[in-house]
Amino acid sequence: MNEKQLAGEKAASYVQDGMVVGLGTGSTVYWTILKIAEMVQNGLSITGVPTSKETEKLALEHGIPLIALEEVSSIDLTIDGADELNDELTLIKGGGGALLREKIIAYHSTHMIVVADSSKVVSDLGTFPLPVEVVPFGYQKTLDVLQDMGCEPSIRSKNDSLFITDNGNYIVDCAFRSIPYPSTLHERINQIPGVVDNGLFIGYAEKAIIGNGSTITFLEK
Ligand code: ABF
Repeated sequence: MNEKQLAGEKAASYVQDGMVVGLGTGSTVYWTILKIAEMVQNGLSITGVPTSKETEKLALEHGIPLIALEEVSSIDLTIDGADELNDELTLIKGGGGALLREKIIAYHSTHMIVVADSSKVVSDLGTFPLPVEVVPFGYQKTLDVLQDMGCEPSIRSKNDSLFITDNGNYIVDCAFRSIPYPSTLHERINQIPGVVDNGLFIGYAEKAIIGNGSTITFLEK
């Protein structure tokens, strides 16, 4: 079993009967979703809130009942992946382009568990370019301001077209190389008109389940 599968499946053991569960996006939480689907087939009663169209499709294909965020008072537990995380459980997310829905769902969750393989754990954030979701209007100008903040920005594309998020926006990947003050950077970026949100998740996750070789390690706050 690889590290992603180890971590992803372990996280499913935190899901209990009756919970509303935030279902993350990506190749690690994929394994969580499959495991939850198996548990549902065996009688577990949960309702999922998907963080992306991709996850919605996967969950429905595997028989997990879903509900819209608007229809729940809160989410008991969200399980999601990360592109980078440090030992304070500050995360960089958005490599898959789903950062905005992921953050909205994390915000409305009582608990959040992150699942990742060991390559995602870093002492200094920022080697992974920080994804920033921007509205299409005037995006070149927004990109210029991001560059002035000290990164090398690049507009994300897919199949020779600009990548469009589930919310109809673009993603600018910002190579900062190092992010020593995540909270300050988070605030500064989100103050730029045209920015919808960025991939820094600060203070959301309380536990990380990391696949490490053939074992699992935990990071907790
Ligand atoms: C999502 O999936 C994203 O925020 C992140 O980009 C990705 C995690 O990577 P992986 O596919 O390796 O789990 O959670």
